[in-house]
Amino acid sequence: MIFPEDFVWGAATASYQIEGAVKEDGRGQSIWDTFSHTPGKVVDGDTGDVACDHYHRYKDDIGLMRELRLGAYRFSIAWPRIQPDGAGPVNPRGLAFYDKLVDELLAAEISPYATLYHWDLPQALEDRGGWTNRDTAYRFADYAAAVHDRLGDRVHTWATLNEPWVSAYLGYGNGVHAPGRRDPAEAMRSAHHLLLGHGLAARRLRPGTVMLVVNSAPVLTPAQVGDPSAVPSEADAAAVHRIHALLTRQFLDPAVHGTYPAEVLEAAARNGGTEHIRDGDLALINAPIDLIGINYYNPCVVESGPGLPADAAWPGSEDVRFAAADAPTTAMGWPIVPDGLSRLLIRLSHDYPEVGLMVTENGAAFDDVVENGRVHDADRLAYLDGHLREVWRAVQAGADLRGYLVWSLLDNFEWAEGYRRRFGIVHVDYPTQTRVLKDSALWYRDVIARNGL
Ligand code: NCW
Repeated sequence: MIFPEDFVWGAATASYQIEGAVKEDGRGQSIWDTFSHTPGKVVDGDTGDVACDHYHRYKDDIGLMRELRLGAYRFSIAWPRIQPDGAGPVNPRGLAFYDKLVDELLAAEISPYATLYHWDLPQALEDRGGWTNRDTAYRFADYAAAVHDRLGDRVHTWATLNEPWVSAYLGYGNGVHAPGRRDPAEAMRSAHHLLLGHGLAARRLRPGTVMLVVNSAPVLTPAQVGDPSAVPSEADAAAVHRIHALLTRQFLDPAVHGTYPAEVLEAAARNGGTEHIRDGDLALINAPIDLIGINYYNPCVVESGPGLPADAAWPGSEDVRFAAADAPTTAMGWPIVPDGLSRLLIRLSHDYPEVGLMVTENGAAFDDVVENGRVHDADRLAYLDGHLREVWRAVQAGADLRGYLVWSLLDNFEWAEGYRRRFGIVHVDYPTQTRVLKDSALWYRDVIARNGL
């Protein structure tokens, strides 16, 4: 299985998950500092205070990337390092870090892919309503422009938001993520303002390749997990259709086509109303983009559940049962369904033919053990191998897929799960900050060298 010649192989991380150095060089506070320091919010009381100490070790970490021969490295920029209060003049010391990071990547012949928002909103903006406040979208666009001004001569690929569904619905819906608010109306309002921020920022990232990164998944009935040809009942098909609209089309239809699915407007109407969607907003959100970034981990499995109330993370999901998949799971409890990825990529390439696709995250957490300086992570290696075969299948089927980035380069701060969940292909021993390439990393190096499996 050899991939197209220009196929991009890489790995991804996010600022709060790896950098540490939360008080250095004028960095302001983010909602994740506040949240992780609030007792009971993160497993074991873990915080990103030190994380992988990447802020100080970035050169060594780029050395590891070079060893793996990564073609691209997707990192995120911590907004509170650039604008400590989320507005106003940029903090030169904060920008200097990313400046050095980018130069070091280029020297290692690794293309830098910068994500502007991977969940670390400046706390000062949250104090003014966070993403429930329309003004945050405008602040985000200004921040994006400031970063592009400084790095745009060397960074050519930009992602505006990472997984706006998660920001809105785990941050403001079920409260599992920062800022930990629980209100379906606020969550839907936030989703719209995130999209507005995306559209306003996208226009300010030229020249450059611009993408929106979504956590997408094929929505399947339990029977369809094992048998793609299974035909769902009418009621199950309706549940699938509605959840697909809430998870994926809510973000990609406005961004790519300038429309909201009816299911999203109905959900908003029943949860606080649609007044926050102003005339002209959809045209602003519908800024041209080049790529959709897809973070895929597992399918979303649903069936009809008459009488069930909406899940807190899913306003509009009344009468739907979120079901378990009949499949093995990772340490996150997420089902392993590799062909979910090819099904998703093929569907998205049909639904959004005007944009290219990139797998911007895929990977798995398992309980790794270090033995004699090695990590034999056969489960992760099999997960990645199985998913890459599906990526290849999607390419063969004609999907316009430009590359694949593993989540994650390093073990890191896995949000509400803290450090106990390890997604890295590189093991991090937190007390000593020692890095060890896991077997999956050595295997990935060979995949990259061969441009295939
Ligand atoms: S938690 C999550 N992740 C992991 C995280 O480390 C990374 O920063 C994210 O981009 C791995 O990839 C993403 N995604 C949230 C998945 C939410 C599942 C929704 C469950 C419904 C309630």
